[in-house]
Amino acid sequence: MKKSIFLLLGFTFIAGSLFAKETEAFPYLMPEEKPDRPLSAAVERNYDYLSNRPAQNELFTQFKYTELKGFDYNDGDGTVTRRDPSKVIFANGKYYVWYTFRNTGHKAIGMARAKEATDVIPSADWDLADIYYATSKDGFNWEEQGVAVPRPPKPQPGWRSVTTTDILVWEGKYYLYYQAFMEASGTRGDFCPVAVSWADSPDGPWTAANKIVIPNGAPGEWDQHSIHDPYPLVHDGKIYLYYKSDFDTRPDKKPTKVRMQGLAIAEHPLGPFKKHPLNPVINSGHETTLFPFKEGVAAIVQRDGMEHHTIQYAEDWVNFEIAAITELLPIAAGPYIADAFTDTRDGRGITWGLSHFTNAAGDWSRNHSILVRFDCDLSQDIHDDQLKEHYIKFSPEFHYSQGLSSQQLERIQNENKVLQESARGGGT
Ligand code: AAL
Repeated sequence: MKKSIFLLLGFTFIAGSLFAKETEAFPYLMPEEKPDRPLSAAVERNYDYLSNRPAQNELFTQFKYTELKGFDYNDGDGTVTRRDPSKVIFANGKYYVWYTFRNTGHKAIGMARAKEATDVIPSADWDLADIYYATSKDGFNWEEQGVAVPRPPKPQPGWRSVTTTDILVWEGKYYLYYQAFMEASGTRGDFCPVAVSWADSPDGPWTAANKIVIPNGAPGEWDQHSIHDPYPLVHDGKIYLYYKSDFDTRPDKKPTKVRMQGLAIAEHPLGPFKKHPLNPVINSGHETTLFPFKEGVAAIVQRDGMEHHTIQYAEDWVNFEIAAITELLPIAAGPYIADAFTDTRDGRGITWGLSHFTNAAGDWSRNHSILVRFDCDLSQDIHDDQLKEHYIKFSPEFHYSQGLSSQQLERIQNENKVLQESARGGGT
């Protein structure tokens, strides 16, 4: 008898407490840890982030931009472009950056007119380019040093254009990976593999390996046409090289192609690189920008794809999850990452780097890109409240500048007309 009473009391207590939990409103002071109670999917998800508030989320940040000094763009006439900066490194007491440089005395005529391109008239903004480099003492004022990797002679990979480079420092040597075009971009598409050059000093001289180190995929594979934005980091004693590919091109869709990021791993800078079987490893983004963070790697995922405008994180360097959603992200960013090549297990994160603005003049007839500095707080070593704010207030004028097209206005007016006609006809 006593036992059954205890059992009944116990059951009542459990049922009561469960019922009580279900009926209690979510508390005013949000629990720091996920509470043991029924939660909506959205609140469940809110506890998956590094913090349940953006300002305390180490992988949330806003970005601040500063115009750089030291680069001449020929009054923005479209004949000179600098774009797709590498990561920034610090050596010999100064910062170094490498980037795509075009200056053939002509403006780009556009990828659609690639067949009219010549050996001085570029098709795309990055056609007929070389890899240049610059140095700086403060990251704001830069001194262009000149060419690092010129286009090699035919038939070496990159004879048409060498672009979109990134730097690896490995066992005291320097390696520049870059897109190696062997046709004017736009001829078939933005098609290219990746090649590499190396040097004993960041000031060169650079020796081209004269071989493709990241080949295009086989016909029918996602990365069969383009291996873009090579981006090496050191992890687990190996070279983890992330890259982008454009694929699933369907002219009837807008945009006509999908952009995702892949990973290739090697034990030596000249390869062989083995593509990861789970490629693509990031489902969005337009260029690759990543940095070691704690034991994993973080990625700035901007511009394209279902998860653009996010900062993502992969503890295993392969399986990425959204860590934060943010705004005004740097395009084609090359961060300064002090521990990019140290094989760290406690990545400290980033606070600045260079990125670019394409079509900087807002005039496609003189299309050119410019380099810019960005600053952020994606670092374990600083906490800048101003960079942890959110909701950049764009002016009414800015919003009006994103106005309706004539087609959209016409659609709306037709809808109004149909409504008014149905009203006259007695419709509701
Ligand atoms: C960039 C990068 C690659 C593309 C082109 C130049 O943003 O994705 O380098 O080929 O655009």
